[in-house]
Amino acid sequence: MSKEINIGIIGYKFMGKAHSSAFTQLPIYFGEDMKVNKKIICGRNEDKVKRAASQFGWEEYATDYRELIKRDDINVIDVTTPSNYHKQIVMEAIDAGKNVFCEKPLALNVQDAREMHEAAAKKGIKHQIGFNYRFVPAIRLAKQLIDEGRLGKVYHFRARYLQDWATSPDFPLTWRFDKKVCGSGSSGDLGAHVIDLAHFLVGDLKVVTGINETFIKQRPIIEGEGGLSAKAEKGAPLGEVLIDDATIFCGQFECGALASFEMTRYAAGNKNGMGFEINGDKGSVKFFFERMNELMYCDYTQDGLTQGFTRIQTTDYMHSYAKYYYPAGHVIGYADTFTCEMYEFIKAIKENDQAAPGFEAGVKAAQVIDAVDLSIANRAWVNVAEV
Ligand code: SOE
Repeated sequence: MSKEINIGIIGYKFMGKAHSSAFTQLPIYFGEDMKVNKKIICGRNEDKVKRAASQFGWEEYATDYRELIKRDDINVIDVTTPSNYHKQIVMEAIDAGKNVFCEKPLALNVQDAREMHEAAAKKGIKHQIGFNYRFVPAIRLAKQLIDEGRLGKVYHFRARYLQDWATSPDFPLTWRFDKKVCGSGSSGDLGAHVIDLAHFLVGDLKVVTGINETFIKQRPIIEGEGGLSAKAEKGAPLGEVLIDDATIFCGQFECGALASFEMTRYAAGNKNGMGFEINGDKGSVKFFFERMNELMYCDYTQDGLTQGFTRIQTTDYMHSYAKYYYPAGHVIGYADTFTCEMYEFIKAIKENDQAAPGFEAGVKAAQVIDAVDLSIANRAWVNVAEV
């Protein structure tokens, strides 16, 4: 698996930091052969990207992403920008024959996502989308139990993704509230993750219908894009919020199971409250990200006396990725999910393979997000396959 991996990354904020850390950790946890070269990091603000290059351990920095794409030595482009730049950068990187990792959501709508996936497949480059929660060992155990038939026929999938950082009207109009930049609010930013987990764990959704709300219609304007800890000046002018603050939708899978999803940025006290529960005729699983090293499992075939949810700690050698980390009981964290996803991506490139989740997972998530939007606009049920 010798192939030299030379990476150019675009973006140095939340995901830029998470990916930089993952690339650094790769050989430490997954072996010498997984060492990658962090060649160049790109960001529009020269002072900030220069500092990020030094702090995150990148050899060089640039302020124009095209510099990374035109370099022959760079064979991987990693896109961690706000969503409105994804398509433009990814398409140029594919055209230049680069392997591409793109953060979620893949694009602002399903049409753009399809174009990106088709271009990647046609060019034959390796591609992956940043659905990092697929790499949580407890979630991979849930998938193993379902695939082994231990839950039997699945009847219900219910998921929620609860955050609270937008609850105050003082929180400024950052890029996550700008429809031109992010395409959608909670439904895309948070929904993309739990929709992808529904696809990963249960299967395709057939029909959906939803409702959403923008609770705070105007927010104080700030300079620049701003992140999850942005602050506005006192008395700043107000700007319109044009995206959903919270979205709730339900639906039915192709397999017949029923689904419910709730995403909000107004669930006071929930910092990153992602979780799901799956019920089948032989058992159930429950997962909560705040306790990400644990899976709750109920074996419904057990006799009533001892029947109930057991709390499985997924840190032992038989659990996904646990053997690359520490002895049983020494839990892993959010940052490690990025290292695990990058392990699969880089390994696939070295082995000339295509890992999951590729861009096709981004297309499927975008299709459901757009179907929910359509259902809200038309106050109707929508067949996902028709979007
Ligand atoms: C904000 O909602 C956010 O940073 C998402 O954009 C990430 O995908 C999620 O992992 C954490 O919350």
